Amino acid sequence: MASAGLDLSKYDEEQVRLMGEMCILLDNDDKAIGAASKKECHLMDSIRQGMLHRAFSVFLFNSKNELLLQQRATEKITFPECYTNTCCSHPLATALELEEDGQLGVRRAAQRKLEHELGIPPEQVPLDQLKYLTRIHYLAPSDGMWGEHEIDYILFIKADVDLHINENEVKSTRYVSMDELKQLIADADATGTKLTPWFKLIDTKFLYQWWARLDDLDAVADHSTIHRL
Ligand code: DMA
Ligand code: MN
Repeated sequence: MASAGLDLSKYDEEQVRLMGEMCILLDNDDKAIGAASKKECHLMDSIRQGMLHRAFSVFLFNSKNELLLQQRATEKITFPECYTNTCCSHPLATALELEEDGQLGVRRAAQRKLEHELGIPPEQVPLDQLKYLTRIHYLAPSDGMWGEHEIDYILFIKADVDLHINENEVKSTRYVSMDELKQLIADADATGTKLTPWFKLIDTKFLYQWWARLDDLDAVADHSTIHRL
């Protein structure tokens, strides 16, 4: 195992604990083929050997069509302090979150993590209002040791929510308009603002065309393609 003997003592204790969660392993076509710890899945050694897991990315918009961004906590082991979309994580290898019918497992995981990271009550983000748009397959190193290699389910939701942030997960939050996000990204190098690689990929390829159709997302959803970025 790539992680045998790995010393995680320099990292935050709670984030190390969460590295024990079991993620869903996939083949290239998003077929579930097993399970491995979050730690195994995110080691570049495993990724170089082809290990791939299932993930989701939520983009939450308020009724003014502003997108909720989060800045990841300093405690995060991967991509600390980076600005990113509302909430990202992994469906776990449990019966409830492995459910593929209607992407129910991914939706359940999204609702669970919106509450865990941002304190959003589940009833404010009902499963059937999380709109599944498409899947993105990407690989991105974080530092030398850690990285991501995922098939990422993109979920959009329009909801006015109450926030109560978990400071072990999230350093700050902010709603942005389309123009404000474009400016934030354009200025990122100059201001020293770090962005997650998946957010940059989605921003460049898809975000604004989807954002422009928030009230008509069925028209832009593509459930059959796995976009390889
Ligand atoms: C992983 O996000 C998922 C994607 C799409 C990169 P994460 O590192 O925030 O996961 P977690 O919140 O479970 O640590
Ligand atoms: Mn991941």
